[in-house]
Amino acid sequence: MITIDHIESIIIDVPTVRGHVLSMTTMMTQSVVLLRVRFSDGSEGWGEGASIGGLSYGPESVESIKLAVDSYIAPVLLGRDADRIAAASGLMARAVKGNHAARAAVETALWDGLARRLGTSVAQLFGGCIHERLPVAWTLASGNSETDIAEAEQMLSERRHRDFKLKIGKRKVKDDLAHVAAIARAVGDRGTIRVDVNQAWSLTEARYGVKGLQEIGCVLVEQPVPRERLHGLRALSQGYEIAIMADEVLQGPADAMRVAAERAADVFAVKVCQSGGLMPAAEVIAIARAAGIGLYGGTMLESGLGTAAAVQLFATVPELAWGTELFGPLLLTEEILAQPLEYRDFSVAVPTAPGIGVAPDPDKVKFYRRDRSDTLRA
Ligand code: MUC
Ligand code: MG
Repeated sequence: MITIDHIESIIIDVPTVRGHVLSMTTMMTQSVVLLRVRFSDGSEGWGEGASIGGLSYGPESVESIKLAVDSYIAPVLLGRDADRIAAASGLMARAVKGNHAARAAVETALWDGLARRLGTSVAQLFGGCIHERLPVAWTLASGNSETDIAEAEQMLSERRHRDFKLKIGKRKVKDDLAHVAAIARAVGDRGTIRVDVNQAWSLTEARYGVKGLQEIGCVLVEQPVPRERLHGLRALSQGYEIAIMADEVLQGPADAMRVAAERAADVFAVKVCQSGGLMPAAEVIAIARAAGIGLYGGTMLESGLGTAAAVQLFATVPELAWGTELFGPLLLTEEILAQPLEYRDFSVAVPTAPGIGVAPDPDKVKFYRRDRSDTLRA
């Protein structure tokens, strides 16, 4: 039997290419937890746990992810059978409630390790690739309409992205509508415009906002109202033609079931970290497919490692009607992978090497790990 021998969690902080302005915070750095599992046969597996803007996006931060892994998950998994991922996930679920990103990081590393030992890809373990490449949207979130337009022009001319998600919800609704209209006008038929409100609107604001967005030609609105207000999400989905996408409300399969049963959204943004791992994310996908809800490959702005894991899963999904936003590594000033993911022609290639198909560059990890800068500062 091959056992789980060592679990290491490493917080890294990497500056972003520009300030990323969201309704609840502005990110200048993205912090993630890289997770390495060592197995008794000498093999290893990597995963990643990420959150956005400290604790301003959701219930987990990199510090809480590291604490959950080191103090509560590692003790129940060490010495266990490395190939029995379902059993390991069950143990994690019993020992740790919530903390989905922490569990996702460990679960992903177990899948990566198993696939590497078998000499195959994680996608193969989830049924095999249907797609060789996945379309990738970009988020325009500089906080300024002119800067966003210039950025969109650059992405279009480089053929890097043509679907744009605008982060709104920080300004007055009227000002946000003017901002979206200016960018939609500039992009025209060359791409699509979507928005993410990150829960910032009341239902009244959302009614006004969604109507305005629909008139502007925006095609989708993500999580306009707080995650607790399912009735609000439902009212918007049923009241307008424009697609309403669930994000923060989807913390795993049970939420997916609730949203689908209420028919409260037209599209699911599926995130590996938010779902609690690759298998729970696959379950969220299965619920959406059964309910006739559209799918979108979401991101928690993971680095290349977590992004590659998500690419492996989404490559196995027959129809991703809204594509993906798996651009996390491109928001960082530095690539932390030894071999970067390949982005071109508005899409990312599914890596074909064993496991999640990528591995971190040890020097980059050494440079960006938080405990190193703690040592330097001391
Ligand atoms: C979110 O709320 O979807 C995804 C892309 C981005 O820019 O932020 C995230 C988080
Ligand atoms: Mg979102």
